[in-house]
Amino acid sequence: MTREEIKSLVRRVVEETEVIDIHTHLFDPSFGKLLLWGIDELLTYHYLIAEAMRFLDMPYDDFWGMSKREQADLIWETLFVKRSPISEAARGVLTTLNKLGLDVSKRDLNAYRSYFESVKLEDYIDRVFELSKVKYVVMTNNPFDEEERRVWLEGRREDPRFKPALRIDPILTDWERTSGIMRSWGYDVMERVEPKTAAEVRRFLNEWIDRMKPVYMAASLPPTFRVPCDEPASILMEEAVLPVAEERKLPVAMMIGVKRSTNPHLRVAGDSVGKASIDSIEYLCRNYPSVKFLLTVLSRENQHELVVAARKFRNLHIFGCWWFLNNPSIVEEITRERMEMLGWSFTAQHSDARVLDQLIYKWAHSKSIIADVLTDKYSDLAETGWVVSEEEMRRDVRMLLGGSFEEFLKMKL
Ligand code: RAT
Ligand code: ZN
Repeated sequence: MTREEIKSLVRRVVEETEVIDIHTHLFDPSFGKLLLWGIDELLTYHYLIAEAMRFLDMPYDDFWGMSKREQADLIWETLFVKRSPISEAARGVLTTLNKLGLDVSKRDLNAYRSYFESVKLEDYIDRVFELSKVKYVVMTNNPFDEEERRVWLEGRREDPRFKPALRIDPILTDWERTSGIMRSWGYDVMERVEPKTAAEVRRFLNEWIDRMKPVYMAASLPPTFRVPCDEPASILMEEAVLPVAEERKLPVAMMIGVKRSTNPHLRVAGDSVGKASIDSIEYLCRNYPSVKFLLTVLSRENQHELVVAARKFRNLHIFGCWWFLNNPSIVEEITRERMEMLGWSFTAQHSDARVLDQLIYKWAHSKSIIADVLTDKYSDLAETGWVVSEEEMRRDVRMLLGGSFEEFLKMKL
């Protein structure tokens, strides 16, 4: 095959391959208002809030005092009307509208709103899954969120397209406050983590694993996260989370490198990035060889080191180009780096979608870059005389888009 032929085949195969989206913030309809969708949610995505604020001279609190619709109007005006929507997140809104069949050249926000008002949520969910070719998404389920907790306690109607993940950030990153909440729920825990407290946290995790049947336990962690050390996060990780992970055969997903509230006025849009300790990840993989770790790090500077760590530990599976890395230039770089050192044993991307409709653009954009990288790689192989069949290509691409993740889950350690 010529390079052009390889390119068009790869494009078609990547486009047609179904995706498993292993980390999102989406919810199925039984969670009611927690499931976000539609144009106003798309426009008020926190990535876009941060970008719009750079052009606005209003006090932060005035922005937060506005209704969602007013915020959406303002962001539309600021990022789409007064300037061209060139950033990745702004472009994403347009890709989404376009793929839904709306005419972006009209720039008619009210027409887009009317479209979303006219669709039925159930049908719309089907449409989004169809357009994005996502087989299922993994949610982020926080038992410390009051609204969400209620749904779990009352019992949810399961939808196989939305799989649970037990999010445990409050335990690892805010133990002072979380221990108080857990005490009020009847767990005999103390602020200082001693054996009884660790046992109670294990009891809590086990109860929620029974209730949620999650795919994994997960936490977003700050760049300062270290194990082993005498911080509650480290002790709770080793004394509570990992023993439960081992016993329940449940992977632990860690997303490391988020500096929360660098600018608190920006609220949900105010987090930043810092470099993580890959030594700590290696320590965990080495000392807990029967626990599976799913890992992504937020700092670009950490990427190479993390890939090397993954070469050393088969209980470490790396995934996604997270948040500030989910931009074409960086996705391309990271995907190449991983492919060159890990072959197919990683998951190229997750969407981190917070708004259902974002599945459409996040996957379209990522797939296009993955296809570019694969075109180069298959062309390099072709130059040696190695021939890859379409079927083999489909097998390979499936690995990158969720197949390797599922194999990792099944692997016996
Ligand atoms: O990407 C995001 O939307 C972030 O705000 C975070 O949610 C991050 O992905 C996380 O899961 O902590
Ligand atoms: Zn996330």
